[in-house]
Amino acid sequence: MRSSRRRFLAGFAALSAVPAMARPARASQARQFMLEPARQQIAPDGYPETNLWCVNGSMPGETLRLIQGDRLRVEVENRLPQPTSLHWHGIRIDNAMDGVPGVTQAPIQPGARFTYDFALPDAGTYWYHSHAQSVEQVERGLQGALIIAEAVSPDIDQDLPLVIDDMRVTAEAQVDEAFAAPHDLSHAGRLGNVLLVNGRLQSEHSVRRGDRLRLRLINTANARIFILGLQGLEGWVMAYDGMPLRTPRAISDRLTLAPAQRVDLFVDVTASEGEDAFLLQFEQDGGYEMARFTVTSGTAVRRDPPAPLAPNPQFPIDLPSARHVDLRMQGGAMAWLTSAQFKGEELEGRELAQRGQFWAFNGTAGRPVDPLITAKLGETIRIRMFNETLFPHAMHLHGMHFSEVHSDGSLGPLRDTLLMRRGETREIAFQAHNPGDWLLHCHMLSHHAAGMGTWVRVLT
Ligand SMILES: [Cu+2]
Repeated sequence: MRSSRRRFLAGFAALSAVPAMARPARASQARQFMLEPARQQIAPDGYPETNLWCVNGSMPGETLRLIQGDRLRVEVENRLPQPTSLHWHGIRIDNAMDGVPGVTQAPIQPGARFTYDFALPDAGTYWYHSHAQSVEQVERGLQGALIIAEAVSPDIDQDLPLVIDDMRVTAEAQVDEAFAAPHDLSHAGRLGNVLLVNGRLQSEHSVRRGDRLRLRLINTANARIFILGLQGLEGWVMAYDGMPLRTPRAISDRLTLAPAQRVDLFVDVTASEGEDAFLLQFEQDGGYEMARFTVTSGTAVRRDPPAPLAPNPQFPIDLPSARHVDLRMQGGAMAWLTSAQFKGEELEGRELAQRGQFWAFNGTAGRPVDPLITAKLGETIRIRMFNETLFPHAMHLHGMHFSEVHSDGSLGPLRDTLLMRRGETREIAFQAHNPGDWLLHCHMLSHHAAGMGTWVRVLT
């Protein structure tokens, strides 16, 4: 397995170190978030700093660490030149706090403030990001990790959130401002030319042989699907999208992390003292270093399977009583829309393209006037999704987690974002336990901007 030094896809080569993360600590439940332009050294030394839009001066923004059952109150002040909002991804949140402009709140205008205040019912790995003009604002830096600790801490030695992102920058190391490039909108989305972990080109961590690490991987990229692997680390998948697996799953192969997805790993450091261990990212030509773990002397490797994480509150899915709805995912390059509804008008493909719309759900580009389905509180909903496009999509439901319904009728693990490969048909089910209007959209942000969004209404 080959691992090269962390690289700058555009050809940069120099490196910078990342400070070790602190152990989790009891967080205060009140935070002030200043959203404003800031500069950060993204490119190697010798290149200029990159102009970003940051939460409290850094990209990613402050890692929020709270404890399950806490309330979080965040006072946001917008000092950016655009209206904005923050979405608390994966939190089963009060609908009014979901951060979707035009659906759950008015956008936070430049110079204005908005206070988010909500309960944190679930432990796990979540994140926050702008949900306004997100194809631009998330790329410019409005994103951060939201870590909700279990009431009883699991037996681990280090807890390391790794925010994995890519960014497209110019030769001057500035964010490429072609956010609405038709090729990105209509193909695989905006892919970056720098790969970042916790906002830096290089991610280095000091560990001891035999340590058990909790790695919290969060894909905050606009559109990149990361294929990840480990070297010198062995362990288990503990949770997807914040939700614990009933039985930890031994990691035997590569891990796929679609945009917005998270995975919690418990891994034992099996590399020897003096060696390095790696989180690797695979491309067609081999594995590349994403994070490096320098190994010092330690103890024997444990290898004993960890106890599962305590389950979060359950909202059982009742398949026999479920109501069904179909979602046909349409359009994109090489399967071009011939026509679709857009803002109440039936438009031809060329007219849609002129409006930056290339994708549709059930014949409608952009958020339709009527929800995909209106659910009674507590009802189980099944959505069968047909990916009739020639691209993968990362389908995200706000406000509630779902399970995939497998062809044998069994339910997969709870998730909030599902990767749909080209041509696939897959079905999800969830209990409509959280009242309000919830988006269901592709989390490839260029795709969402170009038409891939609908919504679900849950009645009180
Ligand atoms: Cu998509």
